[in-house]
Amino acid sequence: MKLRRRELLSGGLAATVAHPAAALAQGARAAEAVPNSLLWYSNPARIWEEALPLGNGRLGAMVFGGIKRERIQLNEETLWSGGPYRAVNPRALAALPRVRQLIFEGKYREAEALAAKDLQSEPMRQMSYQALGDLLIDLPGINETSATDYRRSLDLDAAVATTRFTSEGKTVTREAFASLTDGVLVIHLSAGGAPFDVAVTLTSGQRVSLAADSGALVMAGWNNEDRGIAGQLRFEARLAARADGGEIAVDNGGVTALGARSLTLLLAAATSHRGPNDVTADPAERTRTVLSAALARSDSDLLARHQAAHRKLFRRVSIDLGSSGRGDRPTDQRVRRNPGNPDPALAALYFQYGRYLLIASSPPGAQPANLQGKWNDSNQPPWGSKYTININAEMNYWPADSANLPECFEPFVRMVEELAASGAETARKMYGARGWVAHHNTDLWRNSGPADHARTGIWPCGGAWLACQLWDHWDYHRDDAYLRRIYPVLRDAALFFVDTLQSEPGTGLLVTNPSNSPENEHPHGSTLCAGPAMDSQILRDLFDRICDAARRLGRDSQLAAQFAATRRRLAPDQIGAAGQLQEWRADWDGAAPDPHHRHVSHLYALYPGQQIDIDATPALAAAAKRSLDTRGDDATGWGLGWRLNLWARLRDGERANAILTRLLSPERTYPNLFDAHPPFQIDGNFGGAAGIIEMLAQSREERILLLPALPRAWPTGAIRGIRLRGGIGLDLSWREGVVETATLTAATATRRTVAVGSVTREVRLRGGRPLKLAGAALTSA
Ligand code: FUC
Repeated sequence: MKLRRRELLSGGLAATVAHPAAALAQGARAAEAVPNSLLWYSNPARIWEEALPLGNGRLGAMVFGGIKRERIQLNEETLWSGGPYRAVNPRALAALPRVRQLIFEGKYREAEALAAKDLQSEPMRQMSYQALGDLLIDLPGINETSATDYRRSLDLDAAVATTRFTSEGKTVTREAFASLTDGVLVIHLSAGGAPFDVAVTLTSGQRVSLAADSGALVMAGWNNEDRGIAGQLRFEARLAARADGGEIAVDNGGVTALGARSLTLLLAAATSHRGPNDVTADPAERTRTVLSAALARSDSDLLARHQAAHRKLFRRVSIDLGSSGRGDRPTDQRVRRNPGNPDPALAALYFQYGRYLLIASSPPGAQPANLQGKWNDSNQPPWGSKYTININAEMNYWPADSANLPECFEPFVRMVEELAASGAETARKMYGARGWVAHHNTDLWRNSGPADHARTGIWPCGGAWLACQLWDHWDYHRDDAYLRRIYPVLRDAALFFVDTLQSEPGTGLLVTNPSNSPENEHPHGSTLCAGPAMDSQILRDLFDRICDAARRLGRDSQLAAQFAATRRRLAPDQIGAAGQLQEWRADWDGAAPDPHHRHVSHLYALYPGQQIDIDATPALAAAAKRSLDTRGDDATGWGLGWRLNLWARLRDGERANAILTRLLSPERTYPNLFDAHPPFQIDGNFGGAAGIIEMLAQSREERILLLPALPRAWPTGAIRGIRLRGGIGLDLSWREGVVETATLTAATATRRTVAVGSVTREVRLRGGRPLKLAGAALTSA
């Protein structure tokens, strides 16, 4: 790229910076002292799955760490295809009785054909998450081949990505972070005090134009049309540079700096999205406002503010699972070596990485983490990089409370509230029902209809599962203001099923119809069925939760009685001929065409649900174990994440660790530790993080289990700062497989039963006063 000198800046954007490099380096040094928080590599990323993710919810950035050319791939979380739209199929209401009848008559293929024609959403597909573009930083004075001492890293505690190498005697350093507090992506470059030249530009696969505007480089464009839904979003990325020394110029080809001793790039991005039905914001005004506020702060101030906000969340939890002595190796090598020789410190790093990714993709005020969190380089990403709500979006939020990041759950609550609004229209127009419904997928526009295919889309329990998860968040904190907030969402989710559950011929039990046991084909050549086990399990939870909430809040007593009566008529879990937990109403499991199917939907009741438990329902727990054994240990990334949590709930530490080791193998974990479905899907990262906690501590109603599934591979270790249900914090350490100390801190006075293996102890917790239990008291009766 040719260097440009036009539009030379003086003052303003080219402000002099006081020792920013020193501040950044200090941040990085301090952070490396925090164990299990560093990913590092000895070469630049060659593929996207080697690049390192930064994020502040709104922005996602993948840092490649190139030598002569740095590529930072960019995302803005509201840049999706299409615009506000409706997907209601006007024929659905009339076709529904016939589909139901065909299913009850066992004519599943016919039902599926009719459903595909008349029950599916129109358009059938939802909108996709898009890539914003790339920030390219060229160093024309660098000789690519002669660079030495290369290292790039992502410090999870500092939330900074650093690239460093030596070229012709100069140490070039680039540090980047996505500011959680000031909204911008910040990249700082230096060459050990020596002056250097840089050329920076923005590119995109979207329809964009580049222009210089008030000293900044602006890339502006419109999003793509999709499936007949016109692109209705405007977006903009705005890049400013400031240097210590030298000259900066901006024109419509990019930003050029000559002879700078250090350079800071600040990038803001926004779209016109305000909400699922409103795209009237002005992205130029948004980026101008964010950028000028950020420019008013020094580099060191920006970094300090960002790190304080990040560390407030990140440092709540520490983990030590022991060491294999490989902690100083590059992270990609550790993943490669893990299958043959599992590295407990890599599991600990993976756990902290899950927490980092949740902070970076889902801080309060953001959109929730989608199938790829916020990181996507394609305009046609796998599965649209949407919100798949028959497992994936829920899994993303499994660690939010237990791993002590409850703030990061807020975007999920908002999404469910918005989905409930769209879902009320879908319920009314497609089912003739009150309340709200959502199926197996949703997108930025909160489409709640049955999308994609009849086989997957005709599943009415997506909204119900989300509602149950909102209650779970309550259960960790038991905060009545939050319960009041979610109450209408839960109540209306339940109301939909009062109006749509069907009486099963022959038994009179209430079942969903039409539905499917997420994505699993049964022996009759379809997935469509009535009353799959998962649906009844979710609905038992939903009715229980809403009745409990109504009682606590003193509301809707008559309606609650109706909910309780409906709940009593739901089809129960059943144990099949092979001793397994039946996935469907009939004992079809043994003949299902894909016995190793990735979904384990009927085990919802074991995890994340709590209906099945080794102590409370031993026969069902044994049946669930049988089903899990038959499904086998291999699965997609998220399939492993779910199996890990299930084996932890079955208190089998060896099996859980075998699954975790499989997850942390190159087949299921990319060099940058992103989960490989494959392709990349972030749910496995979050399911894995949740599963590691589940192995170490579980809470169920008023009972706490310590080390329920500790594997022999982690004989000595500690985890501090995790959360249990009922507003309780836990610090736990163990030695030679035995609890050393457990410190419980409850927000308000309460009682608990603490169990370690078969030994249980009743404890009384005083509000705010830690109770420290020594291991001896917990290991002998
Ligand atoms: C569900 C899963 C797939 C994939 C997709 C995003 O359809 O069955 O494995 O994760 O969601």
